[in-house]
Amino acid sequence: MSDANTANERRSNDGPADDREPLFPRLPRRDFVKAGMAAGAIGSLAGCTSVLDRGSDDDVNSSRGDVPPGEHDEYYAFLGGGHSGEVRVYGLPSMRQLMRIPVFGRESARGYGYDDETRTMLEEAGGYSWGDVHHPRLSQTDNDYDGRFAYVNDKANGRMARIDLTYFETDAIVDIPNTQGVHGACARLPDTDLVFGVGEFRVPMPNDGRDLDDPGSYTSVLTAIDPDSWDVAWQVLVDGNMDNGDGGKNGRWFFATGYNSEEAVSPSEMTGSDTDYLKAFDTLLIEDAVENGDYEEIGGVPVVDGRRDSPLNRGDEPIVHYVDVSKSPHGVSVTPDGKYAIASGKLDPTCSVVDIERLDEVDDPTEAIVGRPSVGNGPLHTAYDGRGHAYTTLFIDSQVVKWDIEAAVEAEEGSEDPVIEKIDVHYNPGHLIASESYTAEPQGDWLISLNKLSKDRFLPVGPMHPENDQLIYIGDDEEGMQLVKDTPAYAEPHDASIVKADKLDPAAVYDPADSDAEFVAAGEDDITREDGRVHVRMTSVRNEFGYPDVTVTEGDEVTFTVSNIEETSDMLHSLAIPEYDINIKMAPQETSEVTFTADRPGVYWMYCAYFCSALHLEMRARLLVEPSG
Ligand code: K7E
Ligand code: CUA
Repeated sequence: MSDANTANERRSNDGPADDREPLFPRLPRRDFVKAGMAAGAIGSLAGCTSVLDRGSDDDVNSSRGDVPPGEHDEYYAFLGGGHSGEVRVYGLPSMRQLMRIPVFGRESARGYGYDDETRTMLEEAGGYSWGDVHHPRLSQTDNDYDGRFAYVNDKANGRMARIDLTYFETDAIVDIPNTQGVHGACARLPDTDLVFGVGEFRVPMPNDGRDLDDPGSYTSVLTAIDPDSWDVAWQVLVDGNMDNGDGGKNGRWFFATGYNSEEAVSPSEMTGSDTDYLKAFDTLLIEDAVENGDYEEIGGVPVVDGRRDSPLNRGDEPIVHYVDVSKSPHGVSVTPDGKYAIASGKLDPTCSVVDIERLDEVDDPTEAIVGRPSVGNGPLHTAYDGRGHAYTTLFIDSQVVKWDIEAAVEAEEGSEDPVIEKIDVHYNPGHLIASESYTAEPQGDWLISLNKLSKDRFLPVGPMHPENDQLIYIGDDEEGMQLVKDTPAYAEPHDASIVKADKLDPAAVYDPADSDAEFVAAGEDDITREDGRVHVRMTSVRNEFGYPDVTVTEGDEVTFTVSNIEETSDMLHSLAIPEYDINIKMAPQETSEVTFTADRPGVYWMYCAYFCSALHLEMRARLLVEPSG
């Protein structure tokens, strides 16, 4: 087992000296040295780890977690792909990447953003070519995963997307008004009856050129989305910006951390104050306010005023409780029993344990903080094993710390006593996630530490390094945490959700009834022409398209509706028309559609890009575009 103190001592002197203002003025000398290091490390992401400082191999157990060839994993893990704009699906514990789900950017192998339906969806969601996916959360019923949907944020362009877990495809995106940058994503539980997007960047509202240089009047909002219609239900305007969020378990509370209570626009000013807010939203009272017309309609949605001086926050039933927590808190997560919301200090070595029931009882919301253990440097995110332990990433120390939640409530503020053990990770972890940690009953066996830097852990591949997702076994409290696997990852996983595989029921083939486009059955191929519009309805099957040639006239608007009439699973075809920048995919029983203007005369080979049989190369047809006039 790793010795926490040894690891701390070893790290205390290897950071760059920094003569800026101390970030943790309340700390004793030893922590103060690390605090100086923290400022440098947060600013430059450098110097907090060195190649020589790799942690003992005692904590490594690479024999666990083997999944032999041909056998299935016990869990799915859904990882946000960061600014690649996608979600990745891993199997756990193998850490094999099973699938990628494009969300905010086009992806040719899936035809995502190429066929009419997904191209229109991306256009209507603002037409941006990329997004920044941090937080994949899964739908729950009665505080347990129901296998229906995943929800993700777009930090870049202020959007939220829904992924249908029957088909593992993005099926809805909403471009949220009145906000720029939606960071935290999560839901109201137990039954996911609202999905939340947590606004980060503060901007003028409306952002139409007013108040450019008046940051004090910028605002940020919490957005609630209807999970079925995927429309915005309401927003709440708050003071300061927000960061991460998590829902309480009993259908009422929602929590969001925030840095920058200073409402500044430069990093040095944003970290001026010793505390920032954890905001506790009473969503039932907010719904009452919407019902009673206590809102202003801005950008087409009801916006409720939840700022500190709002009339709705006077009296003993405020809609938003502003809880003072340690400097610039980052992650917040609600414990599986729904008792506490735990916020991580980021620029402070403590986590704040908020007793949720006490929020109703105290005059000063800060009195609802019932524990503040000192867990290490740069605490970012916390996950749970269901046995009363919390696991927090320490970005600056490059460790995961395991600590006891009730012991932290018992202990004095700033005590290190609740800490049980620490394990070195490689390096600088952001999120971590334990199996089913976001439900009422975490499985308590596996944990992934999503490390931002891999440095020397893999073969060098040029200046851009992979990230490192490390699998850690947490199922044995006696033996302690054991590092099982390193997994290189393309930029850049943030958060993840891990769900038991048997809670999902993915489709093996499409149900034609789920598609907007009309299925073309065998023998139903046809071409209709009317006023410069050509509609080709055709089948695809090993090894041919419904028509070997399709002739149109230059300038025609052409629509291809193509059904894959295979009934065998895993037998995909595509229709690629390269010089018209088209590649649409058809999984078995799926129908895809693409519309384009045939504006260049000539012969264009259309081909199937999926290697579907020995005659796959022959699966092609000609598009003949006759010159007009
Ligand atoms: Cu910590 Cu966007 Cu959840 Cu990244 S956030 S790490
Ligand atoms: Cu169909 Cu290759």
